[in-house]
Amino acid sequence: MRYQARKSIPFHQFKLVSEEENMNTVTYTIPNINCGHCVHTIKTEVGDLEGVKSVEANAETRKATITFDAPATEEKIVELLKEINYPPQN
Ligand SMILES: [Cu+2]
Repeated sequence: MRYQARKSIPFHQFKLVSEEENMNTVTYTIPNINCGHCVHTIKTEVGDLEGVKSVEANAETRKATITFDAPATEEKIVELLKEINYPPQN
């Protein structure tokens, strides 16, 4: 009976939950975001970084929100943003 109860929860659901628990979200103010092209560049470049799950960027608020887990780190994301000329504000 106990075995049956455990078996009723598919393994992939456990994995999904644990992956979400490890997820990090950061929001940066990036003064250089000023049009849709900037938004596209940031989404594409940061989105290509291994471990980045989602990138939202907004030309009006000049903010970018990035969700990520390993191997991506905040350090790597900030480094990349500087490289592509969209340095986050301190
Ligand atoms: Cu632009």
